[in-house]
Amino acid sequence: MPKIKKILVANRGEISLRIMRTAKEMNIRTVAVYSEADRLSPHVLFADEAVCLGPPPSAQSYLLGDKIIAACKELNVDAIHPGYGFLSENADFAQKVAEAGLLFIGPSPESITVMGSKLAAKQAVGKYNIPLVPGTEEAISDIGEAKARASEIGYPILIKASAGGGGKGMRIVENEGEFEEQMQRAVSEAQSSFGDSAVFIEKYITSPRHIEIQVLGDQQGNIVYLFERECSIQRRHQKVVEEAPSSVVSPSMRKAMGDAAVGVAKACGYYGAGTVEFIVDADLNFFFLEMNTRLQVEHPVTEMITGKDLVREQIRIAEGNSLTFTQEELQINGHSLEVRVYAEDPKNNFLPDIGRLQTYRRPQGAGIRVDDGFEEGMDIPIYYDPMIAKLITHAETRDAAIHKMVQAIEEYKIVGIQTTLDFCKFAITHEAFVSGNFDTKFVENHFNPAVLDYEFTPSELSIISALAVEFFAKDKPGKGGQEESLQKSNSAWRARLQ
Ligand code: MV4
Repeated sequence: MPKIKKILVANRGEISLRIMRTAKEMNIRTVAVYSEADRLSPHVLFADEAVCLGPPPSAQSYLLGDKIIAACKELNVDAIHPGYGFLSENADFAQKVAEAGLLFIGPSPESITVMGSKLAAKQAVGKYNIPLVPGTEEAISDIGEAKARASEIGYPILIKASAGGGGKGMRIVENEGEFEEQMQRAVSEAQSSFGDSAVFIEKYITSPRHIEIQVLGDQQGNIVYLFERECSIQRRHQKVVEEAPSSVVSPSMRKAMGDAAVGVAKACGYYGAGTVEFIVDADLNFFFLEMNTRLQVEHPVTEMITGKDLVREQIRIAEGNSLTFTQEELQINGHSLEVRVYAEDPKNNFLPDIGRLQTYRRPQGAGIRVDDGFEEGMDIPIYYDPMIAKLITHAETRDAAIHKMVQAIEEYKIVGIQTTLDFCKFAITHEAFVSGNFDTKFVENHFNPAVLDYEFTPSELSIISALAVEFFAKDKPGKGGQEESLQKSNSAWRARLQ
């Protein structure tokens, strides 16, 4: 069995660091790659060796597969970890890596190809009894036929591009009158965005929850699921808050979804770490949407509740080892939340905010994890995703994990750029989130920039409360009156905060 001695991480920022940390723990040497914009980034300084790929734009640096493979040969690298984004779901790259005699730390090129096409994925899972949203299983070729099928399904329906994903290339059709026009638009959009005009239709599930299952498979054909993550709190297909477990998934639903996810993985001969994405309707019916054939941004919440290091498992699987645990040995321990901290201004339509991290101090303490790729004094480059950090908490209960997250957000000091920290705090303290009664329309339904205008720190809030008590106490002397008015003033401020 090939033992990996040196890994090149074909990525940047927090995920590059996160992967290299595990590699070091496993006594594997690390090679970073970087663009000219990232020359002094922590991931470069952390690695044993580093290779400059070129100018800042991704197409001239992090997406240069051949240059990355050449660097591996030069430096005697055994394996490439692609992280997420960039080359991670590029089947041609995975194939070239293998042809160069290197290990790709991820699934086979064939699995990536099947799951990269929504239609091929639906067809592949056909014999595995996986619940699918009612719709067409083949590309639409005849508009009359498609219309007839849409009437059968019932409006609203959704037209999706087979090559799309993550929300790209979707069109809602409210009634038959709009059908032809929307279909033409969808087809031409699919062709121009993905170079593949194939589209299909599905019943539109109006306000779904997004719940995904983490799977791990080895090259011997064993597959396990590491439970669910709920990622319903998102804004324009960008996830904001993720958690594990989901507050709506019961043990029996968890098993049903887990079994379905394992079926999806089996259907494409999957090995490595993967995520099977479902939407869940208001009656808690779940439907398979797509499979992401990479390590996901939000993988830490699964690590926190299972105690497993997913990157370690990925590396072991790539070496050809069998899984070292069975489904029965996996357990959920406590609750974990993740918020994504972006360099964006929530008060200005989430415009990316670039600039220097003048002050950058991370929160600390038991059950708090920060996965980031910057240090104080650094500039956030404009060329890449504006995510600064992932802030993760783990506690015994959901309420405790939320409480810890509020505390961690308040302790996080970022000066010099606008961030989404306040927005994250708004989301996780909102009654709908706390009660568990939310769906993918949460931000649309509950957020407007004004809700961030009355933001006070806990100490400011206590001064305000104390002043309010003084004020009310004049009118209402006596015991109990003070406490009551303190509660009132607190809830009044709370009401304004929401
Ligand atoms: C849907 C849907 C409703 N009905 N499919 C968006 C991302 C892509 N993975 C699939 N998506 C959706 N597919 C049917 N038949 C609603 C969405 C959707 C969504 C899904 C998950 C998380 C957030 C979302 C936000 C808007 C729409």
